[in-house]
Amino acid sequence: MTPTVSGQDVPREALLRSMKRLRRLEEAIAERYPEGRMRCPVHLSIGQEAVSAAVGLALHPEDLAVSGHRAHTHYLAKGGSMPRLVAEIYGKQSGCSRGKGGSMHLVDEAAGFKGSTAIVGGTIPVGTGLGLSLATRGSPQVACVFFGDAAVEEGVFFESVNFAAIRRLPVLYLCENNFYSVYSPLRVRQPEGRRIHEMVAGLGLSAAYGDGNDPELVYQMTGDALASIRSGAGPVFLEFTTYRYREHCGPNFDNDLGYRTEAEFLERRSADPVETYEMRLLESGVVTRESLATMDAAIAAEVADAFAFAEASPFPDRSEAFSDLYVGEDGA
Ligand SMILES: Cc1ncc(C[n+]2csc(CCOP(=O)(O)OP(=O)(O)O)c2C)c(N)n1
Repeated sequence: MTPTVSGQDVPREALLRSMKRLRRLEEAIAERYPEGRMRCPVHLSIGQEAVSAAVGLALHPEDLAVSGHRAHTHYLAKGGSMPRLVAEIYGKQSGCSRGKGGSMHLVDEAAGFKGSTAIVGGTIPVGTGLGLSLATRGSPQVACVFFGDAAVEEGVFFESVNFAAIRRLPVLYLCENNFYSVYSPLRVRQPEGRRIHEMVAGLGLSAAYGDGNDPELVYQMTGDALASIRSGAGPVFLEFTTYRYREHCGPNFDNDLGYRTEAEFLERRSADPVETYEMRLLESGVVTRESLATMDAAIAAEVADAFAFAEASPFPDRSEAFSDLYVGEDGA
């Protein structure tokens, strides 16, 4: 399927605000991580904000979503709570998973965020199951599954997508292709010439591809996909190219390791989605320097408040250590 970009209205200012909010929060996590009070690994999406922001705005609040290890921005953009996200990373009881999950295990029923896991591809069947549940109940909701380019290398991806295609389930499979799986580029993992969305189209569902640095394109393609899914046409796979700036896991830059070149990084960094879109909206008069200053100040205050909330919150009580666990019938 070639991208069909409909003429739907694009909430330009909201897209920029969301991208800036995601960027600012994750920059703050990176800055404060060395303080040692966030005691879990963090996988930052700095550089990848356009996809999260646009998909988050295109989804309806009632829609459901699941994600993987790089989930902060998916959760927030889906309507999650910034204070509860930061508190979760701090391991505090006020966190969205009550401080038991940390950065990679975010759950928030109120936001329709049904969970994220560290196992690559682990939530692809979960999101597919959500779609089955929605279809069985005749619900108009859609289940969105966020994952990276490496997750399509898992067997469970093919089983899940095949099942969703055959049952015409209301699932949006959203692949953020940032070209790397930790330190392994796509070229050492997948055959030369493969285009992920073309391979997936071969499984019998609608699949399209777009530039994940362009939030308006992502918003429109996602909106079209959701409309198609809600019409009963079955699942859609969308692949957006994007790029992470920081190391795979942690707050630092790691280009010195040699798995990608500094020249490649600088080229991608020069097409930064947040800065490029801000300039585009300034030039077209959608925002002004003054309105941007107000937006930036509000976001900075929100981020500062979220950290203050997390720091002031208590840790979970010891007595809760064994609650909310799955146990077998014999208690084992
Ligand atoms: C089943 C499984 N295999 C390997 C790992 C180790 N691992 C963690 S993240 C990751 C790379 C994931 O890459 P991708 O899915 O493209 O997402 P990205 O990190 O690029 O956002 C790997 C291999 C894991 N967590 N789970």
